[in-house]
Amino acid sequence: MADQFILTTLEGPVAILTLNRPDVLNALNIPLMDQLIETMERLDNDPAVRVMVLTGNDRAFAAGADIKEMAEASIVDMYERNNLARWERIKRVRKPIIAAVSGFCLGGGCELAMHCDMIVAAEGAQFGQPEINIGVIPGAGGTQRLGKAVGKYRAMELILTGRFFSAHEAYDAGLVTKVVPNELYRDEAINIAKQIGEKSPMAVRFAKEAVLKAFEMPLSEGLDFERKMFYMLFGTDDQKEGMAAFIEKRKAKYTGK
Ligand code: DAK
Repeated sequence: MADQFILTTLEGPVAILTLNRPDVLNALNIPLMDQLIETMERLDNDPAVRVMVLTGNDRAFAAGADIKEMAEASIVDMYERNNLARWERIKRVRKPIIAAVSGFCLGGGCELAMHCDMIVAAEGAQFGQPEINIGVIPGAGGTQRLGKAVGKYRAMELILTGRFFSAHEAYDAGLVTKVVPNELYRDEAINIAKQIGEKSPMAVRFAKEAVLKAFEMPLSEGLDFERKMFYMLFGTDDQKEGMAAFIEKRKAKYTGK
C-alpha cells in the first residue's frame, strides 16, 4: 500500500487534513501533493463537509518542497513535473481552508499556508521563504502572495534574506489571522471552522470567492462581482431561512440549498 501522506478526520462539518511526513518535517514531495489535492477535491465535493483545516504536527507544518526530490532536476524535468498545475488545483477549492500552523512553515510550506484562507499559528511557529539560501526563489506564489499580505517592503526583505520570522511578526505584518499558545493552534483552527460550518454553505463559498477576487481584479470589477453574488444568494433556501430566523428570533438551520 502507498504511504499515507495525508491523514483525514472529521469533526462534524469540519474535515481535518494532516500532512504526514514527520521524518522530513513534512517536506512536500509530489506523492504528498497529489494525495493532498485528491483529498481536498474529494472533500470539496462532499456535502457533509463545510470547512477544511489543514495542519501538520507540532514541529512542522511543512519545511518546504522536498529539496532532495528537485536537487538534481533539469529545467526540462521541472517543466515536465508541471507542479504549478497541482497548486492551481488547490487554488480552485471552493470551501474555506484554515491552516493550523505549528513549528516550521517554510518555503513551499509557507506558500501552502498562503493558499489557505486563514492562518492560525502557534506562538512558537516560524515562517520563512528561505529559497534564496539554496539558490532559487519562491515558486508557488510566494513572491506574489507574501507581498500582497505584508506589503512590498517587508516581503522584499524576507524573500531576499530568507530569514525566518516568528508567528507574532507574521501576525503584526498581516500574514497570520491569529496567534495562540502552542498547545491550542489546532483547537482554535477547528473552533473557527466550526463557527463557519454553522453558516449557509452557499453564502460561505460565495464570500470566499468574492474576497479572493479582490486580489485579482480591479476594484470596480470586484464590486460588480460582489453585487452579482449577493443577488444570486436570493435564489437559495438558506437566504429565506436566515432572514426568517432573524425575524422569528430563532437560530437559523441551513441546509445548503
Ligand atoms: N526537503 C527535504 N528534506 C527536508 C526539508 C526539505 N525542504 N526540510 C527538512 N528536511 C529533512 C532534513 O533533510 C532531515 O532529514 P534527515 O537528514 O534526517 O534524513 C529532516 O528533515 C530534519 O531536518 P533537520 O535535521 O534539518 O532539522 P533541523 O531542526 O536541524 O532544521 C530546518 C530544521 C527547517 C531549519 C531545516 O531542516 C531546513 O532549513 N530545511 C529546509 C528549509 C527550506 O529551505 N525550505 C525551502 C525549500 S524550497 C514550486 C512549488 C513549490 C516550490 C518551488 C516550486 N512550483 C509549483 C514550481 C517550493 C520550494 C521550496 O520550498
